[in-house]
Amino acid sequence: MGGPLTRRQVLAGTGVLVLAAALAGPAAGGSAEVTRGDFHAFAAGAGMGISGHAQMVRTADGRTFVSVHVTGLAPNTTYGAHVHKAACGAGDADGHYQYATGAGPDYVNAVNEIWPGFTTNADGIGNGKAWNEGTAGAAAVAVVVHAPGGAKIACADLE
Ligand SMILES: [Cu+2]
Repeated sequence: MGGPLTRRQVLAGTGVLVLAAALAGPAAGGSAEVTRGDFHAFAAGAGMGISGHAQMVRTADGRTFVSVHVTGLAPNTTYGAHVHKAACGAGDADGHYQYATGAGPDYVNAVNEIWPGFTTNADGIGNGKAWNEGTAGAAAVAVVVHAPGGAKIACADLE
């Protein structure tokens, strides 16, 4: 058709195919799982106009990536955010999801829990992310944003 390929063209074409295969791999295998949801204010955050979304990806290679995007917050402010172990409507999402359940610093940390906290920009917009080793369990069902003082102000159910 278009004449003989040069070595460079052959190599470039092979690279594209390998990349495409790598990108298609997890989806084609069905082993990556994505859950997501929109943020809604809890009573403590009502009236601020909070919105946004959260997403959790349980990757094919056994890790968990959570990202959050939240708007309507105070400018230049650091907020805590965690994956919680109950739905937003069940006891304000209860406590933190943990890989290994327990109390104290050996359990309450960003390795055993999932903490996609963030600092907002001048417009009150925050983007946070967390990478954790290990596939989050079935109880990892919501993401809660906390005010600097700790109050639960917004929640997203991951579905
Ligand atoms: Cu929390």
